[in-house]
Amino acid sequence: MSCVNLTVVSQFGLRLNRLPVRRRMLDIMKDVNTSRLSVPVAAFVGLLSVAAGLGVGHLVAGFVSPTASPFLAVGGTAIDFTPIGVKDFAVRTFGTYDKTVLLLGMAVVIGLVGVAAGLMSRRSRTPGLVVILLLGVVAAAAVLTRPNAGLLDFLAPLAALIASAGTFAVLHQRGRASGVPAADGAAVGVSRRQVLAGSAVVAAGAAIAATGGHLLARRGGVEASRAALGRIVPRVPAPPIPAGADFAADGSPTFITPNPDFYRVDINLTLPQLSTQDWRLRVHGMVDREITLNWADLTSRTLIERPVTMTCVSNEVGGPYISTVNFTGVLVADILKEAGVARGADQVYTTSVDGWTCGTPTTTLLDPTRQAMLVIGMNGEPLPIEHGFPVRLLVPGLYGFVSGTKWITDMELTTFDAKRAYWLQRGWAQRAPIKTMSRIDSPGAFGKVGFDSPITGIAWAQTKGIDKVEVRVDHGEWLPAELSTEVNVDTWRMFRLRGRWEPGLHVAEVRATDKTGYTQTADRAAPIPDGASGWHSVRFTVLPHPRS
Ligand SMILES: Nc1nc2c(c(=O)[nH]1)N[C@H]1C(S)=C(S)[C@@H](COP(=O)(O)O)O[C@H]1N2
Ligand SMILES: [Mo]
Repeated sequence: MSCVNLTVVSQFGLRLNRLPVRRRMLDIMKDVNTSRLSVPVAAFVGLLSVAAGLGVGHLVAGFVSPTASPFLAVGGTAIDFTPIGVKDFAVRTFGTYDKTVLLLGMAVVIGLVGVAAGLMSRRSRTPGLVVILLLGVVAAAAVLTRPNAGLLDFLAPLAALIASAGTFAVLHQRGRASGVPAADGAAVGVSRRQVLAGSAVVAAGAAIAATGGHLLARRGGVEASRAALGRIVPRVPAPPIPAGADFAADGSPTFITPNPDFYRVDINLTLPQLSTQDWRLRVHGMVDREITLNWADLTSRTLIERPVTMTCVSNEVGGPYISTVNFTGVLVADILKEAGVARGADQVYTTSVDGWTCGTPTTTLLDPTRQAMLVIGMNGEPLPIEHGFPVRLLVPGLYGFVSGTKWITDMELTTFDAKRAYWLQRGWAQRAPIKTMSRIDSPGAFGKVGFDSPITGIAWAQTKGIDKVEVRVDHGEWLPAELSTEVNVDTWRMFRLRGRWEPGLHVAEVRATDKTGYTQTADRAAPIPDGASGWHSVRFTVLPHPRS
């Protein structure tokens, strides 16, 4: 059969479908060295091949371990290696969506590599296969260097590589065998329709595999382990929250943050899946007696409940990463005393099951007034998985990155000289007490309000307590705002300033004074290394007065 003959047949693409299968196979396999893939087909073949690899890798990871997913492992590695400035920028620009942005960006970059692999292979498939092999090596390296990578984890990148290379080889051959892409009009054998159908199958397969992997990764039974706990009932419940604890009706946050609204900040692309059954906490290092606690050991201790306001150091002035809940847990100081802290152990170095680390001053954890806790409950529920299920650390008065270890499994008594925690290695501070701060919540930025809308918001100075909040409008006099009922010095306090404003554009500013007498500085500082400073200000418009 001659090429010319095939070209003719291909002009009646539909008829080609009816060729006997054996003939079609022969056509596919026949030597088509003279043909070249067209640019769009080459790009498409490359793109689909990497998609197939990512999908299959994600699926296999669903069976093996969620962190074995080549896509997520590369993402996790990217997070760990991101230069500080970029990470800072990402958090500032995208807020809590930074992970979505990262994953989307990665998908685009990997897709482009796939496209390039395709374009390099218009004549021969070898360059494309080499690029895919390199991608496989990068994926395997990322997967195997993740903290706690298991031996079987290599199966996921291996499957990804096989799927990707296999797809590439088959689609490449089909593409070249089809008349459509033959730029020189030389080779024909498979219809455009067949190539498209094959591609659609690959694309759908990749999507299904990825979704399957996603669902499998969540099957870990951890949600069941959490549900089995029911409500968390403290031995010493928190006093009821007094009625005047917020000005929510006037636009402040509610005093207690509902669990689903609690801010979330961590470096995790996949949530650690740690059941109460598997959970252990090892307390070791510079101690008299090493202790290992399991879930029963921990929860048979006195469970106390306290409302505490947690804050993230990444907040810009006026930022959103602050929330308050009733935390239930066990006092850390008691456990440390049981282990017996050796002289000179100035750092408690905690590690999460996924390898994230955190350094907290030992004196802070031992301080009885601080009431640092190993937390198991939030607002009466077991910790949500994204907030550290089954156990996290909570230290009032310290930013989360030096105190809030989620999914905590290891507590080592050591020195600040000996060990440097995750964010310290990335340019953030070693010690980071929460700065006295305030934020205007209503009016919102560039909001439009009535002439008598109160100005409300929050102020916080954990461990010290808020003494006074002042607001000024249009750089006028500082006016003392009304304060909500204080719940305890470790929680936020709401403020409200009533007034009547002229129609038009205004600016409101706020500053808080804590009970040590310190008033928030006007000097603006960036979040890195130890927290932002400066007064929050909001521009807003007062609508024309209603005339009657
Ligand atoms: N294991 C782990 N714990 C972590 C983090 C993390 O990335 N991994 N982030 C910390 C930071 S920076 C903050 S502000 C708090 C946030 O806790 P949340 O997500 O429950 O609000 O958790 C801390 N604990
Ligand atoms: Mo944070």
